[in-house]
Amino acid sequence: MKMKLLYSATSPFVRKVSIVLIETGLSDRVEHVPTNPWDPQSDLPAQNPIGKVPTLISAQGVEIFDSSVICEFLDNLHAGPKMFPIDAEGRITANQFQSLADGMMDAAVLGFIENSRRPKDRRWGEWSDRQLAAITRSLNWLEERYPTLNQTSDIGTISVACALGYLDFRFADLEWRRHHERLAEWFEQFAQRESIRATAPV
Ligand SMILES: N[C@@H](CCC(=O)N[C@@H](CS)C(=O)NCC(=O)O)C(=O)O
Repeated sequence: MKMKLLYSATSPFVRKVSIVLIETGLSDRVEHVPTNPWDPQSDLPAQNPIGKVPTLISAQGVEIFDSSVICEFLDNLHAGPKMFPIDAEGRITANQFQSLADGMMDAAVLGFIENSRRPKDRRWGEWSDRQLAAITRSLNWLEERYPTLNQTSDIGTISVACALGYLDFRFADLEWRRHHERLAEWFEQFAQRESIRATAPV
């Protein structure tokens, strides 16, 4: 039986899982099930009490969330190069980049929701500014660590690519490349990978 990935097309967290599926050659083992987490009729909460995508149903019917746990689960299912490095130091570095990128995506998604889904008269400017400040600090953090960010695909580099891709998709006005030139150079090269190109949000 195939695994099932409950997904929505524009989620940067889903993109992370989709990239890992491509990089590990597991795509054919997964059926993609479109899911709108905002639909009150959705049965997503029955699979994942947090009610978020991505949620993976394993071939044995076990529900797995969130994106980091799904990616680690998938990494145990293939014999190719590991997305979660085996050596302790490499693993910590990759997980640290993943954590940072997940935090950026959380902030960006919250900021986007505040300015799109919330009724105009109830929007909270300070809240949006707070999310933007977290994103800016994270971009600065990444720019400083540019030498550690290589072109090898692992859970760290993939997550950072998803975060930057989401900024391009939802926060183009931010023009993050203007003050983060080395990070922009890194992303330009990394984004040439087939897995990144094939999963770009539209
Ligand atoms: N920590 C979660 C975050 C997932 C997440 O925020 N998903 C969003 C879509 S981008 C969602 O489903 N939101 C629905 C909601 O907040 O109710 C992960 O890594 O999977």
